[in-house]
Amino acid sequence: MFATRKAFLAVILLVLGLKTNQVFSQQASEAIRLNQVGFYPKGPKMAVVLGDASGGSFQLTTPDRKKVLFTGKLSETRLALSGKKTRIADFSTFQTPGTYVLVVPETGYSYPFFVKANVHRPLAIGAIKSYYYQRVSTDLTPEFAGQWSRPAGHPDTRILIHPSAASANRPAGTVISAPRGWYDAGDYNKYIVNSGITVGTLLSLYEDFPTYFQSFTTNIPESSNQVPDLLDEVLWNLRWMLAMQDPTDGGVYHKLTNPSFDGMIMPDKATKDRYVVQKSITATLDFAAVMAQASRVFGSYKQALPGLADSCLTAAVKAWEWSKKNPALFYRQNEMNQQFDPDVVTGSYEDRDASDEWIWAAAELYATTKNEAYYTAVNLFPDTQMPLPSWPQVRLLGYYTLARLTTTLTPLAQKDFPDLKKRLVGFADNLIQGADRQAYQTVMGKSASDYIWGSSSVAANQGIALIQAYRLVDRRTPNAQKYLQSALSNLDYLLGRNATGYSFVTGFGSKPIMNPHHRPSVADGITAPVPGLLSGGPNGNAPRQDKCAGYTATSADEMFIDAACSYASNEIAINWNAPLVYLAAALEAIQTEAGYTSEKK
Ligand code: 9MR
Repeated sequence: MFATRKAFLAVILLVLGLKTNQVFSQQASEAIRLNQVGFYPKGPKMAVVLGDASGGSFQLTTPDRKKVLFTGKLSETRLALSGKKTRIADFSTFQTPGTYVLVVPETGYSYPFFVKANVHRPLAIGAIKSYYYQRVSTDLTPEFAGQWSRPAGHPDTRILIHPSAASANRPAGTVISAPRGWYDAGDYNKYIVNSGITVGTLLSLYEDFPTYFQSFTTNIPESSNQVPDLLDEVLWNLRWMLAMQDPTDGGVYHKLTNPSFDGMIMPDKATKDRYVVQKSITATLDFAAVMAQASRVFGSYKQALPGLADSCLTAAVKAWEWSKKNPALFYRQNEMNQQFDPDVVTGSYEDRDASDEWIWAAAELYATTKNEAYYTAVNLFPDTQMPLPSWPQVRLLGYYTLARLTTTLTPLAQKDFPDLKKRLVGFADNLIQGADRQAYQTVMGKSASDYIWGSSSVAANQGIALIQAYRLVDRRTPNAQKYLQSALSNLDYLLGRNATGYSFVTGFGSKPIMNPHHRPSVADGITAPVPGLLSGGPNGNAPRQDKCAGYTATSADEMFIDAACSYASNEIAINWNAPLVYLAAALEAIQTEAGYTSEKK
């Protein structure tokens, strides 16, 4: 009699005097934005409600919305970049562990979320595990990769010296072997500059929280050895990096790449010739920094990894010496292509200023060797600027190291420490300034210029800068708490408290991105993308850059689509995932001393 079940129900409801949307809206409201994973019991807890929410109140309920456990008042109305109105629901005082939803009577209800200790541990594990899925030259077996198991791609044992990279000992066409490493991003190439900041960030995480990583396992083939899994993962890429140095002169090839990007195919189907191209000053200095740091870190694992720490230091010093002789050898892809064949059109990671790479390399070499010649070779503090780390800007990585290790350094560096500390703390103060009044109440997005290609890494790197400040100040002061809360606000941003409503991490949250620009995720025929990957995130210029159809946003904070063609807003990359790993793992490591939970992990 009734055409559909829905029509039948509508009539019944009419009889009962109910509106259909009261029954049919069994879906969480897109207008409530929050960290879709959850919160620490005694940590800050916030949601953002879009629109007027004129009643001005909200509730926390059980997931079935039957039992109200907490009632609160929404903040005053704020304006997002788009002009949309938001109000903040702050329920930090609610501390009982459990699973809840947040209800705003006029708006709807949120996705369910946890309040519990160690709430971000699975994310920290997942985010580092994503590097296992990015491994080159090895089978991913079901034991470690589950449904994302796949055959090895790119043995990389027959790599050609590109004419741009030819030297007396290695003329063009010479074959070298440079296996392993991680795929850079959604593409299958391997770039030293980007590997540099990635490995530097992960090693810094280890140096900042060594104890935490003794019991942190990610189910990788090396999990049963004597080395923490985080370091085993780093080692997969480090061994590749070592093979990118010309043993004759110490210079480091800028990248190992196909001439052009592969199609959206699985790695084992991508079998084009690969080359190493010209050596560059930025790649070589980043390499020197990373190897010096690795030598320090792996120096504690001499028994398990004999010779490694020494080899890293030798490689770092050789790279430094090459750099002194070749300071002007920048990578210029277009110029290279005018001179040499085949043309190479993959990621260029071009950077016209190596002053920050010099600072980072000098700081790491000095911190490892204590040889003051490195400290004085470069003007480490050329000005008072504190640029947020990104692949072309690595100055702060050097500063973090000098601050972290200050007590082990010579008096020469120690005398600069008070100033350095002031700058790092001042940088954090600038980051938090005004964040409390933002539409999403996050540090991320205070400025529209935060929404660049890879903006998620801006959020995560701001979080690291705040944690660095937290580590430098007296932890009992209100400021220390403020730095941590603000770092957490940016993790909340990444997991859903943002203008797009997505969790930017695959596999985490109720509305995670599903279609990253990531070749294996597109080509493997599995609905769920490879987990633990961080999407680049909103990018004001994305429509112009990737020309993917479907952008409708008018403001930078919303300029994002969850589509595989959107490589300027929805690609993934190793240098974006690393600060996410840092942020999630550091907060986990700190949660007890921060008073966010009384449970120990
Ligand atoms: O992260 C890089 C971003 O800062 C640049 O604006 C962009 C365009 O040059 O390239 C990004 O890096 C890409 C690299 O060139 C190739 N692999 C994928 C990287 C992420 O999109």
